[in-house]
Amino acid sequence: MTERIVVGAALLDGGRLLAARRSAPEELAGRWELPGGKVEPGEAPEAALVRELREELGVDAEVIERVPGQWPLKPPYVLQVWTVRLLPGTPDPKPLQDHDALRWLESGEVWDVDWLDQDVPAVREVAERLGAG
Ligand code: 9L3
Ligand code: MG
Repeated sequence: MTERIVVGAALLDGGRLLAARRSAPEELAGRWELPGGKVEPGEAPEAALVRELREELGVDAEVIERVPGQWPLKPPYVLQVWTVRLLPGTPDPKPLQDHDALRWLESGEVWDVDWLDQDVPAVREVAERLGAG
């Protein structure tokens, strides 16, 4: 089966990382993730990430760089992560769909939320790069 990419955002602001709590589907609800979603056919991953952040959080964001690595999700999906920053003048994220809480985590708080199992290795990679591993 052809691999399908799910993009996730390591959304950074002043050394803090944004965590989003899923409200659906039921088996993932209540767990925290790097926000994002599925890349559409023919869509560039970076464009998908900007689209997903606008849809899910109502923010405009700029993709900075890929976090090395790729992590398995439910086949055929794999998770790829980019560091992202809010564009200047963007209001604080307001959850619009898929999430029911957001938290900006200081570097010492990265492991304070119950991340989805599948996001843990990606968050570890992000945290190490932030010096917060
Ligand atoms: N997923 C896992 N970790 C993430 C994201 C954004 C997504 N950080 C998983 C959850 C779903 C699938 O990928 O099973 C598609 O995500 P979405 O389109 O429901 O956000
Ligand atoms: Mg999503």
